[in-house]
Amino acid sequence: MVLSCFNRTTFAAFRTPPPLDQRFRPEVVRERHVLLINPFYAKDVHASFGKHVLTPTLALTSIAAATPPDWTVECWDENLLQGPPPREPFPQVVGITVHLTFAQRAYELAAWYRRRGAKVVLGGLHVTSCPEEAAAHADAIAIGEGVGIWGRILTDAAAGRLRSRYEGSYRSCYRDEPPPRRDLLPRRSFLTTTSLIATRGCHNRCGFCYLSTRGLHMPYQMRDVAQVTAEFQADRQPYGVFTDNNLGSNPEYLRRLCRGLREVRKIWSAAVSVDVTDDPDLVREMALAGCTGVFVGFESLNDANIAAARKKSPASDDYARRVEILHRYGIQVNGSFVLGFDHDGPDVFARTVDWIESNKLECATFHILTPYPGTPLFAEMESEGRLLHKDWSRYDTAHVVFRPRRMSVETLEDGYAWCYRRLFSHQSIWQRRPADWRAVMPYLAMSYLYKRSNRLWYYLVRYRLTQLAWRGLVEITRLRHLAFRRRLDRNPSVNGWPVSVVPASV
Ligand code: B12
Repeated sequence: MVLSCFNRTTFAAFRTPPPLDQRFRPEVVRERHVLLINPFYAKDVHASFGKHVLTPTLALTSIAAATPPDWTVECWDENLLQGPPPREPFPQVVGITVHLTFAQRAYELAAWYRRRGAKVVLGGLHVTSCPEEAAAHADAIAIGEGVGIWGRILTDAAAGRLRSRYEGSYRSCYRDEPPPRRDLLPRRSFLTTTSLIATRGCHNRCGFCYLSTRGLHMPYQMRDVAQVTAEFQADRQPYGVFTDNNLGSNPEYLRRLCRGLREVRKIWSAAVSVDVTDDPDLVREMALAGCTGVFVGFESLNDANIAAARKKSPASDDYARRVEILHRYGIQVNGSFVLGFDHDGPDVFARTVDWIESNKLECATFHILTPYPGTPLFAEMESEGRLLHKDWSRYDTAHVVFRPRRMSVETLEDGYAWCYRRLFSHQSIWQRRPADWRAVMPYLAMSYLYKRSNRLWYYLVRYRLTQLAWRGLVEITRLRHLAFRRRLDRNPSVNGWPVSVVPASV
C-alpha cells in the first residue's frame, strides 16, 4: 500500500506536466528578456527514466547562442521536474521548441504566456513538419534551421513588427554558427552537459526518419575539427555525447575528427550506422580518440524491412561480426530496434532479444514503428488508411498508432513491453556482462542505475543529483580508458585484442 502510493507519486511526476497557475497576472513585462522552453513530455514507463537526463537537447542552447547581446536569455527544461517555467521576470518573448510528442504541452504553454502579454515563437521539428497546425498557437513560427533567423525574429519583436512566419535554411554555413550556450544549463541536472554536434544530415534517407520529412532540405555539412574539440575541451566534463544523426556518415571526416579528439583526453559516445565497421581501422581510431560507446540503428534483423525502409545497410546476418569488431576495441553497443515493420510477425520480439543477448549488446532501445508526419512512411500509411489516430502525444514510439500488417495492435504493444522487461531483467543483464572480469562491476553498477532504478530517478532528477550519482563511475571509466588507449596505441593489431576497458555510455 505504502509502496504503491510511493510509485504513484514518483511515476506521476514523469507522466503528467506540472500545473500552470491560471490566476497569475504579471505586474511588468521585462523588455528584451527572452525565455526558451523545452516542454514536458510523458516518459515511457517501460524504458529508463534516466535516459532523459543523460544529456540536454541542443535546441535551446543553440538558439540562446544566437540571441543578440542587448537581450537577456533564460532556458527552462520542464523535464528536469523543477515545476513549470519561471514567470518572473515575465519575458517579452517566449521561444518554445516543439517535437510532435510534446506539441500539446507546447501549445498549452504558448496559450498561457500569450494570454499574459508575451509574444510566443514556436520552432523545432514538429513546426517544420506541421507548420499550419503550429501557427494557430503562436505569434510567429520558425521553420527549419533556427540559429540564422533568431536575431531577426527578436529585432522584429522589439520593434513591434513580428511577422507570423520565418524560414531558416539548413543550407547556411554550419561552421559559422556560434557555440551553444552550455553555461545556461543547470549542470548538476545531467550526466553531462556536453551534448556535441559535429555534422548535420545523414547519407541515408530512411522512409521512417524525420530527415526524410517533406520540405526539410538538410544537406550534409561538417564543422571544423578544431571547433568541435575546442567546445568539448571548454565544457569541463569528462564525458561528451555526440547528438549527430550519424557521426559515421562520412568516414574520412570521422577519422579526422578522431585524430583531433585524441588530444582532448576525454571519453564520448555517438550514434553511428553499423557500416562504420566496414573499416576496422576506423573503429580503432574511434577507440584511440576516447569512444566508449555507440548507439547503432540496426532497426531490424530482417533484410526485407531494411530494404522497404530504403536504408543502405550491410546484411543483417553480418551484424554479429560487426558488433564483435566494436567490442574488440572496447566500444559498448547500444542497439536501436524498430518493431512492427510490415515483415515483422509475432516472433520478432523473442528473435530480437535473443540476438541482443547472444551478441552481448550492453544496452538496447526498442521503438514501435512510428510514422512521423511529413515522412514517406506517414504518407504511405495514410493513403492505405492504416493510421489509427493523429494524437501526436502517442507518436512516441511506445504506442502503436497504425494497423500493423502481420500482427494485432495488442500483440505489438505487449511484445514491445515484453522486450524491455526481458532486457532489464537480472538474468539478461548478467548474461550480457563483458568478457573481461575487470569490466564486470562497473558494467553492473551502470546497468542497475540506468535500467532498474526508475523509482530512484525521481529523486535524482528532482533534487539535481544526476551528475553526482554518475560522476564517479564516469571518471573511473575515463581513467581506465586512458590506460586502454595507451595499450592500444602500442599494439596496432586488432586480432585477439582483449577488451580491457569499461566504456562509459549505457
Ligand atoms: C538529444 C535527443 C534526445 C534527448 C533529449 C530530448 C529532449 N527534447 O529533451 C533524449 C535522449 C531524452 C531523447 C528522447 C527521445 N527522442 Co530524441 N533526439 C535527440 C537528438 C539525438 C538530438 C536533439 C538535438 O539536440 N538536436 C540538435 C538541435 C540543434 O536541432 P533541433 O532540435 O532540430 O533544433 C534546430 C531547429 O529545429 C530549430 N529550432 C528548434 N527549436 C526551436 C525553437 C525556436 C524558438 C526556434 C526559433 C527555432 C528552433 O533551430 C534549431 C537550430 O537549428 C535528436 C536527433 C537529432 N540529431 O536532432 C533526436 C530526436 C529529436 N528524438 C526523437 C524521438 C522520437 C525521441 C523519443 C520520443 C524516442 C524514444 N522513444 O526514446 C524520446 C522522447 C523525447 C521526446 N521528444 O518526446 C526524434 C523526434 C522526431 C520528431 N519528429 O519529433 C529525433 C529527431 C530522432 C529521430 N531520428 O527520429 N531525444
